[in-house]
Amino acid sequence: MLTRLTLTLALTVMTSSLGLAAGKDILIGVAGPHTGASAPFGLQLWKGAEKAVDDINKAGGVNGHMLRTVKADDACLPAQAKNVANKLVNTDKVNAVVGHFCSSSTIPAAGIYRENNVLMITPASTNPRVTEDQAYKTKDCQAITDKNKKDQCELNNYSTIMRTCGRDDQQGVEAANFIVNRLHSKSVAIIHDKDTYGQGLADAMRTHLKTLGQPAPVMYEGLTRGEKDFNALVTKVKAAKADVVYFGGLYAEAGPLLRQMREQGLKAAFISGDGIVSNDFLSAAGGAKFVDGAYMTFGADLRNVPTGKAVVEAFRKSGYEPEGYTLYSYAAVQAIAAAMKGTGEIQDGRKLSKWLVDNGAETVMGLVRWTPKGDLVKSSYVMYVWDKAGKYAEATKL
Ligand code: ABU
Repeated sequence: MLTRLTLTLALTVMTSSLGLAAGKDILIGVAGPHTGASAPFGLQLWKGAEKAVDDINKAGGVNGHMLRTVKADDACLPAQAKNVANKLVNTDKVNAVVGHFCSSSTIPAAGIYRENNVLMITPASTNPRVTEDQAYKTKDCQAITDKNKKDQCELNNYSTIMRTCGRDDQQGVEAANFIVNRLHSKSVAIIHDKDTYGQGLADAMRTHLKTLGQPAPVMYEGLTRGEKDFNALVTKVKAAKADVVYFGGLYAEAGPLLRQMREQGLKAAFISGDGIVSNDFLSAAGGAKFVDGAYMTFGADLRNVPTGKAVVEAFRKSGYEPEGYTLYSYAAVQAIAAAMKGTGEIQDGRKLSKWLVDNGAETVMGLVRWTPKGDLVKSSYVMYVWDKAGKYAEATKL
């Protein structure tokens, strides 16, 4: 019969430095739209996370434990996103989450992760509220004299919500500067998809145009997601004599909107944000000739960053082009793994996020650093332009 001592020793041997039983995997939820119109973006997140997990496991995992992904489909629907978050936390019992994609899904899901102290890193949700909503609960711990209580109070101030992408109040500024300083536009029509991301980006554009002393937009109007016929809207844009159409939304609506603009002979420049950074924008628009000349803001194209070279080559060898947010998702997994190694902790999301804020993480993006709110210390929005071959390149380099 085992004595208490030998039992304790046996249990000690069977658990690793992470407090996880030998042979147990670390679970990473990967949440995003795997069905519906935004599924191509969900695939980007999935491919990036899967490859990072595979590469980390091949290198020995985290303190000997393998990582394993748990796929979760929110379809970019806020209610479904909450269900998914609850399932990942309470049923699957994941140790951290990469995702979600749509800000309108990420924001409600983030509340659940924070409440349950689970680290969530979104590679793609750019609305400011993703991190702002979770940061407002900060308490002043200065007056607490007991060290343990003070440490706990300070730790509680760390949100478990982070991102590897920038924010729309940064990308909207970049786009407005481009419209004014490069395109010298005087009449901007702003269209959005009435969703958190799309309308938020449209609002950021409107605000910054005003800051730059520009006249009010000649039009500010919402369209409905899922619709494909925007001819009546295009007719209104023509009547408003817009020389730039700025669209806040995703490729599924941007594509037909742009095609119908060109079919109606409207030559106004078309500019959108990172919601169109997918090859599916081409098919949604009806071909490369329609996207030719369309502008788009997006973070650094990590396919061109030296730190990502080997990963990009491996992706291409496997037949997958790591476009859009693929490598941002890869970086999110790397950050999670780095924090787990650094803290020797897999469950306490606040400790993990504090470690990332304090130390940063070496990733496929290079060294990434975060603010205590979970935003990137430095984001690097760039204006890209699509060409007639259906590719995009930095507009500033042309
Ligand atoms: N940032 C691109 C679209 C995803 C979102 O933030 O809703």
